[in-house]
Amino acid sequence: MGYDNILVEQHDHTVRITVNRPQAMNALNRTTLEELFHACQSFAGNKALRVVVVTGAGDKAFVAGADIKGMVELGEAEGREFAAVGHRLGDAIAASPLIWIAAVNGFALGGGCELALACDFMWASDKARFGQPEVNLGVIPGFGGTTRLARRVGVARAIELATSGNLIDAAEALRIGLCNRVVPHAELLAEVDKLAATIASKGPLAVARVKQSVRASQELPLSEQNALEIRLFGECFATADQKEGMRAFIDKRPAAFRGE
Ligand code: CO8
Repeated sequence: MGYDNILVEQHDHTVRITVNRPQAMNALNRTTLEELFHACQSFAGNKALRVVVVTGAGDKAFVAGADIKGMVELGEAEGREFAAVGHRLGDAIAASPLIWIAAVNGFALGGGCELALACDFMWASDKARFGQPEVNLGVIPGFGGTTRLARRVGVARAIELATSGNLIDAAEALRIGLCNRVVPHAELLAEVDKLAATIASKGPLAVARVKQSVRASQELPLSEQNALEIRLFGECFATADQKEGMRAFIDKRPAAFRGE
């Protein structure tokens, strides 16, 4: 499928998705959300892939929100459906065995901050600015800005951000745990690519299970989380990667993981 609003480029084990509507600050319209979902689904059969990096085109915005011009005339059912399209993407990212990193290179507002939150974690440029300004428009965040945001930064901070609409800079986002790291703007993609290569060099079946177990820890009671961790740990011992990783350690050589 050819895409109109996103660019998808694979280098080695990493695929970079660039939301590509710089004339609209990369705002997410329905087509863009559907293309992101389609791209996510399309990675399923690609055995070479390990990491997905999501970023925004141009020098100003990661994604400045859902497309306001496309939402202004929506009715209640259509608003609900639009939010569901966003959440379908978030669910697909959560279920993906790949590690999704948001490289936040500018404004990450509203649905843009929510897209970054839907990824497994985010690194930001020192020019990035974050916020949930939906209340300025008479709506609430509909794509995780009241749910994932609260789990990431805490209930009180989420309520403050999403009721004031105030923007925060990258340093504050780092301080409150919204993003994991801040790097100089010009170095963001190179630094994220280095991290992606590090992750891609590890045992991919183990990496996918780390994500599965940590993600499940947000949903399950502790006893069920621990039971899941026990099961997933055991499963690793049925893989060739576990034998290779441990033998390589003992032989004092780098492991050559095959994802098997
Ligand atoms: N939607 C549509 N167009 C946008 C958006 C947007 N979110 N943001 C910017 N644009 C457009 C502007 O309209 C403008 O277009 P034009 O040149 O045709 O007038 C162009 O991008 C450039 O924008 P500005 O001139 O405003 O640029 P500035 O540098 O002055 O300001 C800002 C940049 C601060 C990013 C400013 O554009 C802004 O505040 N944008 C809106 C931010 C916002 O309110 N975001 C939240 C939107 S609501 C939302 O995200 C709901 C989430 C729930 C989604 C559920 C399913 C996914």
